[in-house]
Formats: sequence, C-alpha cells, structure tokens
Amino acid sequence: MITRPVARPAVEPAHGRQLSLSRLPSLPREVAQPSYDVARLSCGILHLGIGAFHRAHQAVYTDAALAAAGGAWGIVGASLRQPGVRDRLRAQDWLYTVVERSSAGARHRVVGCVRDVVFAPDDPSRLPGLVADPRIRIVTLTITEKGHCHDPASGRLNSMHPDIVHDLAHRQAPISAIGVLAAGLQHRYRLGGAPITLLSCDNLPQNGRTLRRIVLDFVSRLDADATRWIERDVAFPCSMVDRIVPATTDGFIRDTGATLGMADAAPVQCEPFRQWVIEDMFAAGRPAWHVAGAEFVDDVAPFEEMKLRLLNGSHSMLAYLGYLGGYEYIWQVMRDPHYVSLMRDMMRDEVAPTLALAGKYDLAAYQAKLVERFANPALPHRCAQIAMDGSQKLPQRLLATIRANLAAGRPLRRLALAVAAWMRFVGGTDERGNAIVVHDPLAELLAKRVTAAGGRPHAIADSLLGVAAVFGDDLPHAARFKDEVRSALAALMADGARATVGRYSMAVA
Ligand code: CS2
Repeated sequence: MITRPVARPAVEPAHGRQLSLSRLPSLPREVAQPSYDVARLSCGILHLGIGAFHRAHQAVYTDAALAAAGGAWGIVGASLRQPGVRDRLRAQDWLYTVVERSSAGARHRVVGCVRDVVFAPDDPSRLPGLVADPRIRIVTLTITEKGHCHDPASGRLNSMHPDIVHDLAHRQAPISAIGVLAAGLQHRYRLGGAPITLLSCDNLPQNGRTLRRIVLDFVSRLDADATRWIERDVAFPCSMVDRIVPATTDGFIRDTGATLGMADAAPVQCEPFRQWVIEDMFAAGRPAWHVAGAEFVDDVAPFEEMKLRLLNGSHSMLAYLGYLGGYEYIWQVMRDPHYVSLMRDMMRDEVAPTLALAGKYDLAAYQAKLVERFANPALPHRCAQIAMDGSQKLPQRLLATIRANLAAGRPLRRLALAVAAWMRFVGGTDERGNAIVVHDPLAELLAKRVTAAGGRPHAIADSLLGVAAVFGDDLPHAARFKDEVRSALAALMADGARATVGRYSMAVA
C-alpha cells in the first residue's frame, strides 16, 4: 500500500544541539556553509511551495549567487498546506543542510538564504501582502502541476476547481497559489505597480506562459486595469529545472545529524547533478544565478521539452511499471536489464526524434546520463512518489510525445505501454491483490471508471481514454494509439509488469 511521505513533528535534537546561526562555527570543516552575512540578508524573493525540491534547487543557486555577488536576495518561503517545514526551520534559524548523495559518497552544505517561512493559513492576507511588497522583486514557484488548478489538457484555469471557486468568492483570503498571486498583483498594481517577475519552476511545458495565462484568466474576471498592467509589466519567464530530490526520511535526518555533530530537523537529499535553464526576461533584476551554473537563454521551450519528455517521461514509465513489478525504488528498477533496455529504446526511438533539439544537441549523451542518474544507488527515490498525480503529469510527459509520433507516423508502442501502466496503477489494486492508495486529484473519477469497466482491459482502456482533462478530445480517436494501449493493458493484466516489460524490451536475458 502506498503511503504519503509522513508529516513529521518538529524533531527534538537528540543530543541537545541543533543547527543554528550561532553554531555555524562549530560545524565540521567538511560541511560547507554560507560565506556571506546570513543574519543581515534582506529578502527580495518570495517562494511559493517551500518543499524539498526548492530547497535543493533554486535555494542552492541563490546561496551560491549570494556568496559570489551579494544582493538583497534572501528568500521568504511559503507553504500553503503544511506547517511542518516552517516549524522545523524556525527552530534552527531557517538554516538547513543539502546533502548530495552518490556512490562516491555524500557532500554536505548548509544553506542560509531562506530567511523566513510563512504558513499561509496562519494569516491569509500575509502572502498577498508580500506579493504586493515592492521589496519583493521575484516570486518563484514550485507548486506542482496540480497546484495550478488548471485543466492539464488545455492549460487554462479550471474555474470549477473548488479552491478557485473559494478564492473568487474570498479574494482577500485566498487558499490557492493562483488566488494568492491574483490578490497580491492587484494590490501591487494599486500601490503603484512596482515591476516584478513571476518565475515558474514547475515541470510544465512553457511553464511561464502557462502560469501567465492562468493568472490572467483569474484576474481578468475581476479587474480590467490590473489585468492590463499584468499583461504589460509583469514578467513571466519560462524555466527548465532539473534535480532529483527524493523525500526526506527519518533515517536520513539521523545520518545528517551524525555528520553535522548537531541535529538538523529539515535536511534535503539530492543527486549531485543540477540544471536550470531560464528565459532571460526579468522585470526588476535577479540574483547572479549564472555564477552557480544557471543558463540564460532566449527560448527555454526546446530544453523544457527535452527534459519533460526524456527525463520525466522515462521517470513516469519506470515508476508505474516498476511499482507494479514490485520494485520500491527507482535504483532497484534500474538493476533490471529489461526495464533499462525499455527505457533506452523508448528514449531513442520514440522520444528523441520528436524533440526540437534533435540534431542540434547531444541527445545521446543526455540519454546516457539519465540512465546513470536514475541508477544512483544512494538516492532512495520511491516509485510511489513519482507515481503521484499522474493525471496532471501524463499530458506533458507522454501524451505530447505520442501526438507528435501519431502525426509523423513514428512508433509509439513503448509510450503506450507507459500509459497502460498508469491505467493499471490507478485501478487501485497491485499484482498481489493489495490496495494501492492512488494520490491524484482525479483518483475517485478514475477508480469509478475502472470499476464500471468490470475488469475487461479494453473497456478500461476505452473508458480512461475518455477522460478529456487528460487525453483531450483527439487521443481517444487515434486508432493506432488506442490499439497499442488496449493490448499493453491486456498484457499487463494477464501477465504482470515484469513479464510484459521483458517482452517489450529488446534485452537479451
Ligand atoms: C519526478 C520529478 O516526482 C516526479 O514526478 O519525475 O520530480 C523529477 O525527479 C524531477 O523533475 C527531476 O528534475
């Protein structure tokens, strides 16, 4: 049975010493720490969604930029749903450790640029107030796909979403990130319209444009003047973010404390690799992220497309087929040669040819690196974690690629197998008959459709293909795709994931 990463209470330091500003000097020498004056840093960035990914990615770039070039670019983090990160970080002066893990060992670094964390429900007007505050010049976002309250197939605001219905009715006390941005930007406009950048860091195609459209969909229902100002003066650059960041576990917290010689209740673990490609379009300056390796380009779309289709597409494929095959972690899946061969073949034959970067970028090296990254045995990245929210992820990870292959008459067999594995997974029962708790905003609807189809693979496939928010109006009528999904699902249900992967892969056992 899948469980969500457990919300932990603030951890009491086992040996009475906890990470704090005054204890930085007593950290072991091999633990890197901020070289700038953390206590005097003022904040220019508001971040919505202060989970592990942000702390291991954008905050790391910001920390390095501050060390190299300074600036008023501290981060106020915000969490809209859970107080845990705020509680744990507050007890340690907002400091935390980033641990890069690989088979070569672990590298520790204490990050200092997060200077405050707001838990939105404590004071519903605080976040809109920060968006309006002229000292805040960039709002970064990692709110996940579903946090956009949009229709994943069309990329437009879902005005029937309960959080959006709430926020349209209670504009000063929003509960969704989109409601926070809308109220805050309207307020900022009334205060004189100081320029600001909203930088999306979510795994969505054209994430800046998507965010802009959703925010405008919302504000234009309420305020024509603010809408025009946002259209004209607010920058929404696109960005491609990449770093594998598994959920923090209690064992990892204990190990980190042992290395530091003091407790850290909120460390994050990640792979050594990181990448950030950003559209160079900022309304009011930015930290010197380039010194930390961020790449600034005119057009992020081809990089986003490459990452979403090759990395995230393969990730989802391995997560569903791996989970069904009884593997807990991605690195374990990568020890099965059939799965690896399926991933390589899918990337090479069915994904890479669809990319705008084909022929202009070393895509073969990118693919080989992905195999190496996924196989990192020091990263406990659960299949179940990646499998969450599939209805929000499939369109950009697998379905856009499938559409391109349909149009060009290219193969799509392995991509269809990945879609069928998702269908098998959302049915809610694993191959041993145990329940799968499916975390997905559409979980209930999907389960109903599977049950109504009465265990018949073709009926299940047809019924799920009919969910327009995921598959649009076109894919259910694409005969070649439909046939492949039907036969892949039939194989998964009859023979199980491992045997099916064995058949689909070209690996010689
Ligand atoms: C993963 C991503 O959980 C998931 O769905 O595919 O979080 C993935 O690890 C990151 O996008 C890597 O940059």
